[in-house]
Formats: sequence, structure tokens, C-alpha cells
Amino acid sequence: MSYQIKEMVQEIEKKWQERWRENPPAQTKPTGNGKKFYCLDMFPYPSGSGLHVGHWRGYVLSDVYARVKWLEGYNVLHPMGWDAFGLPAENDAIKKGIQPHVSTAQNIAVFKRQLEQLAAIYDWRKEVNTTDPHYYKWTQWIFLQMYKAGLAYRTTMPINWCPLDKTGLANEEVVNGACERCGTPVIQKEIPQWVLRITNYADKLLTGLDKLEWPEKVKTMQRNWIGKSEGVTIYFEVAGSKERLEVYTTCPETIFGVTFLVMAPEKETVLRITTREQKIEVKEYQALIQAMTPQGRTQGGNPDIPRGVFTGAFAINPVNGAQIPIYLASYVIADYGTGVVMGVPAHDTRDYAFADTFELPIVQVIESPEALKDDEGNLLVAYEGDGTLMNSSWLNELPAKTEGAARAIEELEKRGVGKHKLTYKLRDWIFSRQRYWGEPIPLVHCERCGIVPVPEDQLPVELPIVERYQPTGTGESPLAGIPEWVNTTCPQCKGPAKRETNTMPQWAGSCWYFLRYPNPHLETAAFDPQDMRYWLPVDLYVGGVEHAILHLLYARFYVKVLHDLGHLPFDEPFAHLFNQGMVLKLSEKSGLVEKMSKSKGNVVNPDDMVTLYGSDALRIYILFMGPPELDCEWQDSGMSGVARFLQRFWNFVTDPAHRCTDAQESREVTARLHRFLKDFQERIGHFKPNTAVASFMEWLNDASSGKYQLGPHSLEKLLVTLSVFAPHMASELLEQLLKKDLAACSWPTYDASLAVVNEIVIPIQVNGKLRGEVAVAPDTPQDIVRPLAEQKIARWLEGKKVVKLVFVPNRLINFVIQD
Ligand code: ANZ
Ligand code: ZN
Repeated sequence: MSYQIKEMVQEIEKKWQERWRENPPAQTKPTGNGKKFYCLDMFPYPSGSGLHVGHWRGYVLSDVYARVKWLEGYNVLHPMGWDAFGLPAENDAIKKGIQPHVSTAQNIAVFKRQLEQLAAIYDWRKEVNTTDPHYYKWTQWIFLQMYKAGLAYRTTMPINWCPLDKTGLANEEVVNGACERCGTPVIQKEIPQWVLRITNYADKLLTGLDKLEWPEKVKTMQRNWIGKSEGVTIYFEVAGSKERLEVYTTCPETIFGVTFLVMAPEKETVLRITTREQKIEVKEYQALIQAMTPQGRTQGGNPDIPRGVFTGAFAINPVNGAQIPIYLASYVIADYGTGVVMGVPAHDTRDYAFADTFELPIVQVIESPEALKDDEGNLLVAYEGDGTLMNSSWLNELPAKTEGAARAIEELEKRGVGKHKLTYKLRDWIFSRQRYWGEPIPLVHCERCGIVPVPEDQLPVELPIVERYQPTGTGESPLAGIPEWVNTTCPQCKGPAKRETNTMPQWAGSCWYFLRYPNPHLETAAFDPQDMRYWLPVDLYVGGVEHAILHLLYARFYVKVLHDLGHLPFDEPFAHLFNQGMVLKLSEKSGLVEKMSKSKGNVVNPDDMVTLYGSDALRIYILFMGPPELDCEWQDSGMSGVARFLQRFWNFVTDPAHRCTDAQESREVTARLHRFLKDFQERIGHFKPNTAVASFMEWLNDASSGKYQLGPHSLEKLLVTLSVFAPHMASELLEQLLKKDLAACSWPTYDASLAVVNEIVIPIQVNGKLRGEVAVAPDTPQDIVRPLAEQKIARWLEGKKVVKLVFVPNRLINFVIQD
């Protein structure tokens, strides 16, 4: 019997998928039933283009861990659902000319059919859909809790506005000055907005990161985004005026090196201090800056816009009475710190360039051998490092960044001209969207009572199904054009009132969906306290790194708020996070290896791969492609190689010549199996599934090279292990050869004393330099050594292209890379 590619694979996979549809394996047991494992995928938004092999990368990975835990006897919660509100879904519907709820339902049906082929052990009884009124009733309820706690407020301010999507955006949704969704440059628009006070949680969001088992990269991104900065506010009197300017600095030790001040052009004090002679020039400059995008401002480099302008006014340095000129410049941001900066050109690069342009004095106050100077002792560039203070009166001789800074703060506070201050880069979260396809914000505007929350027993405020849902572009949501919906009665005074017409951002539904999965049908509450105590936090969360700030920061914020309001017993939602890398592929158009996308024409459709090679082969190839945290290049040859491996495996175990009774099994065969189990389990445990695939291949190589006979006991261990990668084939073989059902099996254990190793150590080189070692069985071939080696030296390969591989069996593996 041979495992014929295609017909037989398809037949077997279809048979098992049908069985699993009728009788799904690994379904979640009731709350409280033994040890639990909550394995979560970032739920997809059901786009019109269906699943992509990139989706498979995350979903197969999480399924492997869910399956291992299930076979270990855990009560596993491995759910799936739909993040179906929001811009992409609405834009997709507009493109097709149908209603968003119709296209969303269609897209979900396609996704579900495709997911069935993935054969993950999802519990579909737990499915959630953010656009279901039974779900978003609770999304609205959570908003009301925040509103009542004073964490939601309305304000009119200039916000990021995407002219193409015709909606306001949160700061987190603006990437390099462009809309995160469509890439259109963002402009500033002044409209009333609902805003969430995420800044109240800046410190908790920061300190909470310390206890999380998350990739360091993601934690760093969140830390930088929150941007805590410890500094001082220093007060500068304006000469000949009653005005006082507050300056925010993180370098108070440089106070004697200040030779000018710079204000953000839009500060309201600007015109009060500007002299008569300078008024026209200052106003012109303000108008120029107003027209710039925030990014254009801080990155500078616009040759048409002057670096700055003089106000005509002077400030007095509080420590030495020096009079210094006050300028405006685009590089100072109005809403960071105090919006006024003290210019220390000797020790800050931007200040140095500014002083250069306006011919302002440069006074060095930190001395170090590393400071670059000309023959006359003038600094050639700003020196930003540490050193000994000079030209600084009572600060002289002190080490600058440590004692110098501390002494400066102490002295400034004592003299009443400065105050220690914490500053954050995080801004409050702009939460309203002027679009149709989202949760209505459950508030009512009453002429008499003002803003009134919709009573909780009247939730959900349902999104009406309307003829015209296209964005208006006026700054109002399309809902504002439906008088029957807008006009309502005030819940308080019963007088006439109008509904809030803005909707929530897509993040609103994804900030708490993981709390809903344990009991998605609960009618009386968003979630049950007992479920929360048992199931949460999530044990393993798998998803793309593109959510490093947005979703992951917002979800942490929601959980912290719900915790503080007494609704949750924990304050961090995701104990362990894993970010899978992207799937890249050579694009014929550009000749480059790029992220898969429709426009580049390099997308691989998982359906085609399943048809050609089978779901099991695709699952294994996805895992085998490379270290799961790195971006990896798709190669068709890799896919067929994995299919061949599966066929060899099938041929081997179904051959009666390779089987015996347990008693007849040789000690060598048993030992080899235990060594395999040890390798496999350790590699899975270290999140290296690609190398766990390699351990399978190593085993098969060894087994095929001698007279190998397996007893049923060993065969079962082997097949149960295979099942986490290739569930169809493993289930079929268990049934055919051992008359067993996977659900009746358990995760194999190994005997460490049997698993002792007979291995050799191969040096790994990168461009001829020794970068690591890998231990393998003698005569292990290149296709197995390579992934093991790649894992060991992943950091040397990240972002690099391997142009050549030199492999000498048992001796050496050398990667020749190009930057
Ligand atoms: C004097 C100084 C001397 C500074 C020196 C730096 C180096 P972080 O760490 O990001 O908080 N700054 C303050 N407010 C600003 C604003 N609204 N727009 C642009 N720049 C601003 O950075 C704080 C430093 O950035 C502050 O310390 C200030 O420049 C500048 F050798 O003050 B410093
Ligand atoms: Zn009223």
C-alpha cells in the first residue's frame, strides 16, 4: 500500500473532516474541570479575499500547542471568532456594492469553510462575532462603565483625519503620517470626538509589562509608545514682562549651557510675548507650521520652511540671570512636555543645528575626551554623552548625568524655579469614528439634561440597517442622516433627544473578545466571574507583530479598567504572547522576496495547496519553513519535499515488515524512539516546531536505514506525536493499524535513561565565522541539519538573504549571506 499523493490524501482528509464536523474532538469541558489551557489566536477580520497561508502560520502554531495540551489531559479552550466591524469590512462592502452585514456574513462562511481544512481543534460552540447584537450589547455596556467612571469624555480638538476613509483616527493608527489602513496621508481636522483616558493608565500599562512572558521587542515597542520621561520643569521669566515660560527638560544639568529658548509656534503665549517689530514675521511662520503634518514637523527637512523665527523677546536664565533670545521652531511639539524647550546647542544635535542657523552662542558645559573639537576647542558636533560638568558655577566638576542632574534638580527646586516632573508620550485614545459599520456609542444628547447614557436594560443600541451607509465626509457619521433613528426620547426627562451618531473603532470589539469566549451565549452579563477566575488570563496568545501596540495596548487597557472597576480578578489578559513572522514569497513582478499581497501577485492560496498536497502537508510545511518568530520565504519545492516525507513515513509504518510485537522490539529501536520523543518534546517546549519537524525526519532517516521493527506500543507513541502536526494521517493510521481513536490516546512520555544520545557536534558558520554549534545523529543529511542550525543562529540570519549553503556531512555547515 502506498500513500498516493492526491487521490488518497484527499479521500482520507475528507473522511476525517466529515467525522470531525459531526463529532468534533477536544471540545472544551465545563469550567472548573481540571487543569486548563486557554489557547487563543488573534481572531481574523473576515475580508473578501479569504484565508491566506499567512493566517495558517499562526493558526497551525497555536493548534499544535492546543493539541499537545489536550493530549496531556488539560481542559483546553481553543476558540475562533470574527472581528467583523470596522473599516476593512465596510470598505469591502462598498466595493462590492452590498450591505456590510451581507458581505460580512458571506466572508465568514468562506473563512469557516477554509478553516475546516486546517483541522484545528476549535470549539465552534464558542464562536463570537463582534457584529452580533448579542455581543456588541456588551461592548456598549463596557463603554458605559468607562463613561460612568469618568474615563470617556467628549472634546473638540484637531485630530488625525483620513481624507480617503473619511474618518478620524487614533494616534496609534497613523503610521509615518499616513492612515494605517489605506496609506493616505493624514490631515488635521477639528471635530467633536469621544476620547478614552488611556493616559490615566500610562504607569500601570508600563509596569504591567514587567511580569509578562512576551517577546522583548513587543514590550520595548509598548514602553517606547507610552514614553515615560523623567525630567524637570524650569521657570524662565520673560524680560520686561509678567509672563513666565515653563520649559520641560530631561537634562537639567545643562542649565548653564542654555543660550536660547524655543517655543512650539501654536502656544498661546507666543503672541503675548512677541515684540511689535516681530509680529508679522511670527504670524506668517505660525500659518506655515499650521499647514504641516505632525510628522513633517518633527522630522524637519523641508527646505521651504525656515528652521525658526525670532519673537523679539528675551528670557532670563534663573540660575545666572543671562538674557537669552526666544524663538519659535517647528521641531518643538505643542502637546509634549510644556511645548517650550531650552536650547543647549553644545549637547543636543537639533539645538546645535538651530544655533548654527541663527548664529547663537554654543557654550560647552560637559567635558569628555569623546567630545569632537577643532583646534580652537570649539565643538564640531553636539556632544550628547556623559562627562564632567564645566562652565557651570556650582555644578562644576560633578559627573553630569548622575550627581550633576540630581544636584541641579535639588537646587532648582530649592530656589523655587523648577519642579521634578514625569511626562508621557502616550495620548488619550480618540475613540469615535464617523463611519457606519461599528457599534453605536450608547449615549443620548438631550437639550435639557445634556449627555445621558442609554440605560443598561435598553442595550444594545442596535445599528439600523440602512439604504445609504457610505461615509459622508462632513465629520458626521452616516447615521446622522437617519432621523427615525437619531430622534429619540431622553431616558432621564422623557423629552425629545438625539442619539449620538458616532460609532466605535474596530478595536472596541477586539479589546475584550477573549473574555467572552468561555461563555459567548451568556445573556445576563458580558462574562461570568467564575469563568474569569478559571479560564483567564490567556495561557498562550498567537498573532502577528503588527498588533504590537494597537490591539495589545488597547486590550491591556480595557482589562485594567475592568479590573479596577471590580469586574475582573486579574489585570493582564495575555500571560504568554507569541508573534509569528510573516510568509514572504518571490514576486515575479519585482524580482524581490516580499510579503505576500494581492498587488504584488505573490499570494499562495491555502486551498490550492490543500488540493495539491493535502492539509497535513501544508500544516507541516508551514511549521518547517523556518523559526516561527521570523519572516520566512515560501518555496514550492519545500512544500513538495514535505509531501514526500509524509509519503515515506506512510510507506514505512504501513509496511508489515517494519512491525513486530512489543516483546520483539529491539532495545536499539526503543532507544531511538525515546530519543526522538525527547528531542521532539524539548523542541516544542522551546517553541521551535520547525526543529521538531526535523526530529521526525531524522527519526525516519535512521529507521529507514536499518532493519527497524516497531511494536504497537511504540507505534502508538509515534503516531500520537505525529497527530499534532498531521492529524488526518495520524488518525487514519491509528485506526487502520492499531484500531485506536486519537481521543482515547494520551501524550507519550519518554524514558530519559533510554534517550541517551549518540550524537556529533557540527560547527555552524556564517560567512566563514563560527557562530554556533548543533548536535545531531551521525550522518544526518543537510535538509535536517539546516533548520536546526538556522534556529541556533537565528539572530545572525534575521533580515539577511542566504545566497549559498556549504554543507559537509558530520563536519560543517556554513551560511553565506548577503545584507
Ligand atoms: C535641554 C536639553 C539638553 C535636552 C540636552 C536634551 C539634551 P524625552 O526624553 O523624549 O522626554 N523637548 C522637551 N519638550 C519638547 C517638545 N515639546 N518638543 C520637542 N522637544 C522637546 O526628551 C526630552 C527632551 O526633548 C528635553 O530635554 C528637551 O530638550 C526636548 F543636552 O532640554 B532637552
Ligand atoms: Zn433630558
